[in-house]
This record gives sequence, structure tokens and C-alpha cells, in this order.
Amino acid sequence: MGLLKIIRKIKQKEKEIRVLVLGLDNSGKTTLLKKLNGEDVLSISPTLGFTISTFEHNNLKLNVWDVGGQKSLRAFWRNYFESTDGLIYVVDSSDTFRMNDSKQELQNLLKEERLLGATLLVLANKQDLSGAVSCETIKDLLQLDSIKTHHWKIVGCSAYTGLNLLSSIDWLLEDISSRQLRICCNWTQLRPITGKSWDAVLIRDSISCRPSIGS
Ligand SMILES: Nc1nc2c(ncn2[C@@H]2O[C@H](COP(=O)(O)OP(=O)(O)OP(=O)(O)O)[C@@H](O)[C@H]2O)c(=O)[nH]1
Ligand SMILES: [Mg+2]
Repeated sequence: MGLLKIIRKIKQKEKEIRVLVLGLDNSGKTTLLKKLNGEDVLSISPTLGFTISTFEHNNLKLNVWDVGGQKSLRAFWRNYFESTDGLIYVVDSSDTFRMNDSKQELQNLLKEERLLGATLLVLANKQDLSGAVSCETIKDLLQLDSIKTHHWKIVGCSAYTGLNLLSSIDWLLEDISSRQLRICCNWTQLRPITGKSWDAVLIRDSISCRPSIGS
């Protein structure tokens, strides 16, 4: 069995992947989650608190937290950081006026200790609009190249048409899985368990990335 398959199996049994979706209000967070869930995307109201959705994707169970992005609500984002495996940061690619605010909010998030282990996927949403700036431009405006603390990727997408939504989630999950695999490799290198096969080591120790005390 491939190692990623093993991790997926363990994840299914022991822990679901937790994904936090943040970004300024009106960036399209709720719309893109509804699109992924096959729901109607034309009657969506601003999120005033948060919504949790559960998805099955590539045999993994995702708990996705969609938190309202209005300015008055951003102070509450920190209440959702704990145990986050992946952060999806959504940008309205047509909202050049607020791009600097978006950059500032993202930079604040990247300083958060509780998000340090999370993979970052930036979604440059609303690429279907004629006024949308390109993914490359948004990468520069948000200064993503300066990020050294997180694995990151930016993808241009459209919550309306579905462009690139699934493939970007694929990347996020692969990155989360492979990062956990790397951490678990480190554990096994640090504390080899004699007589145990890779599978046994992985199943016992990997996903929480904590050594099992006393073994
Ligand atoms: N053209 C276009 N409009 C979109 C797209 N995604 C979202 N919208 C529109 O953008 C507006 C805001 O979408 P929401 O999904 O409510 O945005 P949000 O980020 O959840 O906003 P908050 O809940 O307030 O944080 C709605 O009018 C959507 O129809 C897209 O890909 N293309
Ligand atoms: Mg919303």
C-alpha cells in the first residue's frame, strides 16, 4: 500500500482534516464551499458567524470552517485557529481597492503561532469577472514570495464556474498529507522502533505527530 494511502486510511480512522477558510467579506468563501458541495450558489448571504461543512474528498474527511470576513468579525478569527491543518485564504480578484487590506489580514494570520503548521492555499477567486486581476498579479500584491513560514500556493479560480476548485483542494490535501508524512519520518528517524514495519510505525505514531510515550 502506498504511504499516502496509508495516511489517508489512518486519517479516516483517527482524525479528520481541519480546514479554515478566511478572507475579506465578499471574497466568495461561502460561495466556493457551496459550489464544492454542489449547492445553489446564487442565493448566499454574508456569513455573520461561522459555518462548518463536512466534505469527503479523495477518501479524506474534511471539516471546513467558513468564518465571516466582515471587519467587525475578523477579531474573532483567532477563535478558530486551533488544530488547523490547512488554511484557504480567499481573495476577490476584482477588488483591487481592498487588496492591501487583504494582504494585511493575511500577514497577520501568518504570524499566528497556532497556524504555523498549516498549509496555505490562496484562492484568487472571481476570475470569471472581466475586472479580475491575474493570479500572478495577486501573488505580487500580497507579497506571497516573501512567505518563508508556510507551504503555500496561489490558484486563480471561480466559485461560479468551478474553475480550479477541485484541483486546488487536491493540492492542499496532498500537501497536508505529505507534510504529515515528513514529520512522521522524522519521528521514526529520531526514535526508531525496532522490528516494526513502516506501516506499523505509521499507524501507531504518525498522524498526531506525537511520539507514543513509553514505547
Ligand atoms: N462573479 C463572481 N461572483 C462571485 C464569485 N464568488 C462569489 N461571488 C459573489 O460574491 C458575493 C460574496 O460571496 P460570499 O460567498 O457571500 O462571500 P464571503 O466571502 O462568504 O463573504 P462573508 O461571508 O461576508 O465573509 C456574492 O454576491 C457572490 O455571488 C465568483 O467566483 N464570481
Ligand atoms: Mg460567507
